[in-house]
Amino acid sequence: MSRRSTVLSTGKESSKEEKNRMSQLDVIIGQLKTMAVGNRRAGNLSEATITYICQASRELFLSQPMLLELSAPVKICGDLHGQFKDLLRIFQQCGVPPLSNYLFLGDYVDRGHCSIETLSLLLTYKLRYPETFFLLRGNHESADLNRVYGFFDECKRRYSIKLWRSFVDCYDCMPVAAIIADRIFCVHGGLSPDLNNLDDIRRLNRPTDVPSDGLLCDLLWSDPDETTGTWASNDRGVSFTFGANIVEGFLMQHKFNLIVRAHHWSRMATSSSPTASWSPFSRPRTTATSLITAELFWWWTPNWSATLSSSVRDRFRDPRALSRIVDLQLRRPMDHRRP
Ligand SMILES: [Mn+2]
Repeated sequence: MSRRSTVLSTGKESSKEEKNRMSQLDVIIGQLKTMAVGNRRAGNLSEATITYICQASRELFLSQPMLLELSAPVKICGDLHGQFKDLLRIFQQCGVPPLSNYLFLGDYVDRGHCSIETLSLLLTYKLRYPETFFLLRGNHESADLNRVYGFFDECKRRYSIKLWRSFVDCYDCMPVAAIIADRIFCVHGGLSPDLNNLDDIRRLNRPTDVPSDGLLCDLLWSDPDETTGTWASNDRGVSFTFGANIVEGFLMQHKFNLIVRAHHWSRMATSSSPTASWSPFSRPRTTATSLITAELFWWWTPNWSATLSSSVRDRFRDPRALSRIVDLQLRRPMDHRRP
């Protein structure tokens, strides 16, 4: 699926060892998926096992590019925020890997109660299916935010601070953007005034924390704002907002048709209209869209759960053909009780 060849093993592993490794990953996946959530130990897994998952996926991220170039079809999923049951439902509905290819847009941890299960399962799938399962970094894959929003405390309570540090070392190496079929640009936050050339993303060094400004910060933090045509200050106090003119200029420059991003929860997402939760720009051509996949994005607020399915098979010339290549899948919110 990845268009670039990647080095996924040292070459020293015998095929028997590799087969053993894959079957061990299958066991871990099975344990995480079947064990009741909220137990002290996620999926009954030892700290050593989860530490191995972190270290191995860290090496895998570093062996693949910072800007992924992927083929379609691929299911694109937005914020999860530690809501493990939502993740399991996504796989149930959209296909268990490797039946479907996946790209997740970040924000796996914080806020919800099962960040360890959520990130461990995603990382294990990444190790098991390295060429068809992809994870981008969100702004919550950041040590500073974890200390405030819950992931640090969850690791400390259920395992150890040392394990949290292993997760940090891992997500400090995650890629930050993806291009699907040369047509769809995917990122957690959005565009950046420092993004002049896509090579600017490819050249970002890893491992790295999320800086407070600059290109990497903006990719993970910025937001589209349809009330302005250009760059403006962001109410979050970090990064910028970008208007429709910026989006259209970026799409034209790189011959893309769509930006798909997550990160932003809109009040529209809780309305009764299923089309609302992907809040497209209001321009005649849909050019930027936000995806929030967790059903309880802010713990008590029901959210239409959205995944985007891209089925681009070939290049096409007519941008209006967009409706033929993306297919938004929405599910009604479940009846959740306020925690
Ligand atoms: Mn975010």
